[in-house]
Parts: sequence; C-alpha cells; structure tokens
Amino acid sequence: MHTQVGIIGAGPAGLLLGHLLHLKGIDSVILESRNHNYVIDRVRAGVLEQFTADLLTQIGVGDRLHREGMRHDSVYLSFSGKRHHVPLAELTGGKAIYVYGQNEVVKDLMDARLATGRLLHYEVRNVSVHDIYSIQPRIRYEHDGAQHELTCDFIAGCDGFHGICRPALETAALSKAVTFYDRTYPFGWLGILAEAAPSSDALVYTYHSRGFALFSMRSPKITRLYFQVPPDEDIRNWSDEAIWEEMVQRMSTCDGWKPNVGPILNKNVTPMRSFVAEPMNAGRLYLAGDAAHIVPPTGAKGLNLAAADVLLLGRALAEFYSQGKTDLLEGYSHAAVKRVWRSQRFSWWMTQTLHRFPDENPFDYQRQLADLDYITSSRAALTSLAENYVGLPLDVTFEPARLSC
Ligand code: FAS
Ligand code: PHB
Repeated sequence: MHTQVGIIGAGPAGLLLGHLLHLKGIDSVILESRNHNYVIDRVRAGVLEQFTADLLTQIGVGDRLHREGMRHDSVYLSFSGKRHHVPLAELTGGKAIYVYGQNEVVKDLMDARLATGRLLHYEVRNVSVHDIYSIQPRIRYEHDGAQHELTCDFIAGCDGFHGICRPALETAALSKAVTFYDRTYPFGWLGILAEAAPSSDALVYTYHSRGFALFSMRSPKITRLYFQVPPDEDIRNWSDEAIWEEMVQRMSTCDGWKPNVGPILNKNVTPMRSFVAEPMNAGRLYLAGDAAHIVPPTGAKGLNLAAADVLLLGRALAEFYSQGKTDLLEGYSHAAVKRVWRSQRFSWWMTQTLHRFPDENPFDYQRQLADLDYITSSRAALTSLAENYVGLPLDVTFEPARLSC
C-alpha cells in the first residue's frame, strides 16, 4: 500500500497533522497501537493556548470547544494563604486560554478523520520504519494478524515519548548525530478527576510549604486537581479521603476559598521531565509532539507544543506537494525547536518557582516566596508570565484549501 504521509500515532499530534494534510488534499494513513476507546478516554492535558484554540477553529474542528470548553482570561497564583489574580487577557491584548480536555480534542479530531474517509488503523503491532533516507521510506506493521508494508513519501513520528520513531531516528541518523537534552525532577504529580463543581472561576497554581498544588477543571461539574508527591509515589498509598485532606490543606486560602470535594473518578501519579531531541528529523522521518520533546505540565504546554509542531510540519509538506520546494522541510526542525526551547524555559521556570525541592534549604523557601511576591506585584513580571502562559506568538498561519494538490 502507498500513501503520501505515513503517520505513526493517533494522539493530538498525529490526528491534527492528518487533518491539516487532508485540508491540503494530501493523503495520509494513521497507524495507532491502542484501540479507539483507550485513546479517547486517556486523561491528560486540559489547557489550550489561544493559538491552539484558533487553529482548531480555523480548520473546522472547534465547534464543541467553543460550545463546551471554557475560555479563561485569567489565572491565579496562590501562596501564603492568598490567591493573586493574573489578568491574562488584559496583559496580552485580549489573549486567553481554553480549558478543554485533551481527550475531547482527540474525540473531535477523530470524528473529523472519520468524516474524511481517510485511513486510521487502531491496534497495530510491531511497527517499524525503514529506508528513511530514501525517497520512499516504508512502515512495516501487523494489523488484524496480518503483516503489512506501507510505502510513503514521508513518515511523521507522532507516537509519543515511548514510541518507536525517536529511537529509529537515533539509530538511523547518519550524518548529524541526534542530541538528547534530558532533565528529570525529584517529584511527580498526583492527579485526580473529581465529580465536584469548580469553586473557582479560574485555575489556581498554589505554592505551599507542603508542596505544589493545582486547581483545574474540565466542566461545570468536573474538577481536575493535582499536588506534588515524590516521583515514585505509589497511588495505592493514597485513599480518596487522604487525597482530599491534602488537596484542601494545600489549596485553602485565608479568605475561606477551598476546592469542593466530591467522588474521585480517576487518580494517577505522573512523573515530571524536561526532554528535547535535536534535530527533530532525519531523512524523511519527521518527529512531532512528545516523540521529540517533553515538558513538565506546570506550564500547560505539552499539547500546545504538539499542535505547533504539526502546524509547521503540515505547512512544510504542503509547500513540497504544491511547489516541489523543500525549504520549509529543511527548516522544520530549526523552527520547531526554537518554540520548544521557549516552552521548555517557561515550563522549567513555573516548575522551579512553584515546587518544593527535597534538597532545598530554608533560604530557597523564602526566596521562592519572595519571587512570587515580586511577580504578583510587578506588572512587567506578570505580563511576562501571562504572555508565555497564553502562548507566545507563532508567526505561522494556516490557510486551508487554498493550495489543493
Ligand atoms: P501522545 O503520547 O498523546 O500520542 C502518541 C500516540 O502514539 C498514542 O496514542 C500512542 O498510543 C501511540 N503510539 C505509541 N507508540 C506507538 C507505536 N509503536 N505504534 C503506533 N502508535 C503508537 N500536558 C499538559 O499540558 N497538561 C497535563 O496535565 C498533561 N498531563 C499529562 C499526563 C500524562 C500521563 C502524559 C503522558 C502527558 C501529559 N501531558 C500534559 C502532556 C500531553 O498533553 C502531551 O504533550 C500530548 O499528549 C502530546 O501529544 P502527542 O505528541 O500526540 O503524543
Ligand atoms: C489540567 O487541566 O489538566 C492542567 C492544567 C494546567 C496545567 C496542567 C494541567 O499546568
């Protein structure tokens, strides 16, 4: 079987790329190792930058986002028992964030994929990539118990951090060695999804002597809450009562604000890491999203970086098919990595500022409080936080349908 672009992974990166290419009349086949339900039920990110929300709207998959998602033009920083309002829209010329579950974005993109009639195979096994330096790379995989080979013009590695594409890129990279930048954190996040109405009109990032905590939400009935725990914490050590006790203790403020408590629907512990692979391509294998980079979720950048990558890659592939030019393809990694490092910097800074480090001394605790006191009393510092949080400008737009092949 042959396609123009073979896409490995049906997460936000793979599905969004598939749709951008469809709008340019470019064919693709998406190969996903999990089944449909597993992919749409996976609870992950929940914050879309203005740019990501605009892109989803522009390509025709934003209706439910605007109907069921929540536009937030502010966020709170909370410390020493007080919530401090950060007016995102006021500080960024009207930009905001959209609180809308990643699994909802994935559902919308899957519906769009179905409507295009283009191929998406679930539950593929033993996926491998070959001849990425040739003009016809191949993907081998098993599906429904049969061996298959897909020849492509290009392969997009959108298979996440634990996928096969980055290792394949590393082994195949002939001329330019791939450099990995990796930093793990001495803590993780215990996260819950709870049937409890949000008691705040915006997300609350809390710095507390017992550690970080985050109040987020998914809908007027569902909240998403996190607090910092040791990296190898076993979720079985935490009863629902103990989780709520810790959440309320860390988040409550002197003005009486605290999260509403309710049945816990889902709970897990996520490790924290900063990771970048550079370059993000070798031959005709191009990485996008978590396959190439991981950010700690404190800056809410993971999903948004995946969207920025595939916008750049989609545009580069469209230029190749419409004009036979390869400049944007050759410049893809450089352009994507520039934004990756900006988001890495912001995500590291938010993580550094809002978490307790096991090896810290009392000076650090007071310094972090002073940092937060300065940020929340300086318009310049608040503006810097706000512009990074809503999403730094991506000087790239996407014009659907104009250049149909
Ligand atoms: P994904 O990992 O989402 O998708 C990759 C897809 O490839 C998956 O469907 C996988 O099944 C498939 N795949 C893997 N190997 C394959 C193979 N060999 N063959 C075929 N398919 C294969 N970000 C935030 O901003 N906020 C959060 O709260 C947050 N929470 C997170 C919690 C967790 C547990 C994780 C892992 C990430 C979280 N993130 C969060 C970051 C997250 O949003 C990612 O950035 C986002 O999912 C990246 O999207 P993709 O690059 O598409 O990768
Ligand atoms: C979430 O809603 O899941 C969420 C929000 C903000 C973050 C991380 C996660 O920084």
